[in-house]
Amino acid sequence: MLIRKAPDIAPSEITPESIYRQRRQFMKGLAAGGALLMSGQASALARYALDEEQVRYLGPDWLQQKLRAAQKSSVFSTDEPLAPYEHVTGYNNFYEFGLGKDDPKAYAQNFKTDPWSVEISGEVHKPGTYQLEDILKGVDLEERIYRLRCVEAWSMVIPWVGFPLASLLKRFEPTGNARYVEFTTLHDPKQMPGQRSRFGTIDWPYVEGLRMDEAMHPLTLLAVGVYGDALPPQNGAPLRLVVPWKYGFKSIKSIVGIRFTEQMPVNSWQRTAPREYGFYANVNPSVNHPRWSQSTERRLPSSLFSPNIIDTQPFNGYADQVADLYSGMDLRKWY
Ligand SMILES: Nc1nc2c(c(=O)[nH]1)N[C@H]1C(S)=C(S)[C@@H](COP(=O)(O)O)O[C@H]1N2
Ligand SMILES: [Mo]
Repeated sequence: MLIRKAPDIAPSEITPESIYRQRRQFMKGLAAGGALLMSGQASALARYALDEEQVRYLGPDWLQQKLRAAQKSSVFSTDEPLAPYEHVTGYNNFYEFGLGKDDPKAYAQNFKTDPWSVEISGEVHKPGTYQLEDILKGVDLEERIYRLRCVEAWSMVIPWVGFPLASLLKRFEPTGNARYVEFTTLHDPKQMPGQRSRFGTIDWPYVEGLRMDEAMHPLTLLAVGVYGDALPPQNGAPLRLVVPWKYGFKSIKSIVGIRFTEQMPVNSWQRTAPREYGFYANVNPSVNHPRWSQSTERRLPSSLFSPNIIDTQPFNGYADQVADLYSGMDLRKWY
């Protein structure tokens, strides 16, 4: 077994248990002994090497095994350069843990993500509360490298590990009345300082939604990992949505509820500022945010001297795969 705590370290000395600080030496050894890592599975994901200062998030044993068996999806992956690990895991929007980009990493480290359950409800033949471990039984994980375009006009290229949302939704057998899917994030002010703040902008819990055909689209992913390991809490562990052709706020984190509905759900940002954020939130360079342009974006890493501003693509570059979903719709009206 490769990733093991040294037996002389009590679990209580490691907070939280799921985090492991990799030594550079260890990684070097790993690279040299690559065959060991693959344990006979030639096609498994190669592990990303991390710097000494970076923290690897391992998650529970059962998840580690699944992550190690993940395969890279070339069909669904971009070959653009990845955002550095410290950007993906250190520059986040997760208002439950604060409004600043470095708040989620600072305040989410003790967030408890195992055990975790998800309640399935609404227009569905198999409602119930399911343990995440059971949800993932029989599911093959894959790595998909997607662009993530935040509505704030920055973007990153991120190697997620997950599985298509469609495969999960089908297992619960939605009824003929199910036209939308609504997702809910955990509401737990004890663990989430942003939910205790009196200056809250959002009516907790955070809610998002998709039309059924969007939810069933093969690009729509449920992620449980990133950069080959488990999701860090700041990225929405243990289970988050990734909808790459929509603004980042649609990609709801730390999901505890999936509800099938007949009516279009009202998502958190739409409820908060309906003039600025709609239900669809498809990435669209020709419909500006009322307070800023959406025609370009800052591709991270970006700095004062090297801002790396690029043109924003319709549907974040996924138009050939998803534009059909919206044929005949006025995308200025349905922003
Ligand atoms: N529950 C919840 N989900 C959320 C958010 C949030 O504040 N709360 N922020 C969203 C926004 S605005 C973006 S851009 C992405 C950021 O995901 P990342 O931090 O993993 O890159 O998460 C989205 N999901
Ligand atoms: Mo965002």
